Amino acid sequence: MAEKIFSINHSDASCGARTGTLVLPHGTVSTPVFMPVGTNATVKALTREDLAEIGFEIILSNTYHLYLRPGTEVIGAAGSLHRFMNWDRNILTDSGGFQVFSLPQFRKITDAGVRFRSHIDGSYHELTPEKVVEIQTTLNSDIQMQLDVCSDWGIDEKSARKALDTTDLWLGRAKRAWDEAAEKGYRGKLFAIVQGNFYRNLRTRSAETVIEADTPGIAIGGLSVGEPYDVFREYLAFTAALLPREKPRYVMGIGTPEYILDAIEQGIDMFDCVFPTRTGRNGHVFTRRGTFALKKAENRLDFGPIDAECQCKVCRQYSRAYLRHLFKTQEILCSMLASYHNLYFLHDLVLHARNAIEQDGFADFKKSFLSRYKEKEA
Ligand code: PRF
Ligand code: ZN
Repeated sequence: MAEKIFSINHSDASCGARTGTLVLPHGTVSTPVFMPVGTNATVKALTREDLAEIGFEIILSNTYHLYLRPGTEVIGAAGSLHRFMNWDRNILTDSGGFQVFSLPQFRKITDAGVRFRSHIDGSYHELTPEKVVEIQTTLNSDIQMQLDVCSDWGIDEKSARKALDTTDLWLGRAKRAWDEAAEKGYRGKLFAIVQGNFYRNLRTRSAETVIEADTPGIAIGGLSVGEPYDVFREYLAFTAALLPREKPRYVMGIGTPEYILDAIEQGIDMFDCVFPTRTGRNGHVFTRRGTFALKKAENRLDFGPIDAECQCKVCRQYSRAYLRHLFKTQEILCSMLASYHNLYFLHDLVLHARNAIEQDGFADFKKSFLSRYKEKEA
């Protein structure tokens, strides 16, 4: 039996949503939880104080990027990724299974692993399931992900099956490598990933393999890869229903309010995305009445906050007119403030979702949040 790291605090009577607690080496994490993405050992444009102040208990980073730069040797010499970036709460690292496949450069998948060229200097590298466990162990990741093959939306069943065969094979090898690391004292947890593209039979088979491997947590991969929203929702619900209730469930790479609320409703506990920080840097901000572009002309003389109900330090101190000016003059502060507000907004959304679940009111909460969110500002 896998070590139990998750307990359910309350299951909502109105839908599949639940609140829970994850117990990890760098502290406990309340769920549902949104994890901000810190690809290069930094959540872009935010300090570690900002992240702690908002209240994040876990952030995500990327094996692929850290392996290439600064390299495992540097982070290993620092002691861990936590020490290197001075973040003493939890870190989940993705395996590279997605990042390698999102890069346009050369890559070749065999049963052994994936060969690819660095996006930085074109040098050749190979990642294997064992090597990826070893790197994440050196980072001292609190949660590490298996190496997987994330296949594209729209591929035929034969190609999807082949990608899944490889993912399944790699899970067994990742598990053995992780067991060995644990015997040597590593305390981080391994999560397996359900793939299978948009074929129900393959998703079912993948879920069976993953359940059999009995890792401490389970991720759903291969969603939000370009499919229409209805297809996302269908496969999210279908896959979530295949998974054991008592394990933490993580949907990889989703970060808009609509997707997050759908996931929570299906009993998903964890999610991450670059979306809030990336759109923030592009001058787009979340509000309770939808997103808007800071540059829009109506903001020129608007001395009110981004969102009148938001309690964040940006909304309490700065106006839309000022932020519009910062955006137009391409000031660094604009990225900092917009990223901070967007992360605060999503964190706050998840806090409200947790409260609603505790009162068996998540379905109503979701409905009323989305009806306002979709009104959109003029
Ligand atoms: N696998 C991994 N990381 C991911 C994904 C996946 O399928 C996705 C898909 N949305 C995002 N990040 N390893
Ligand atoms: Zn705000």
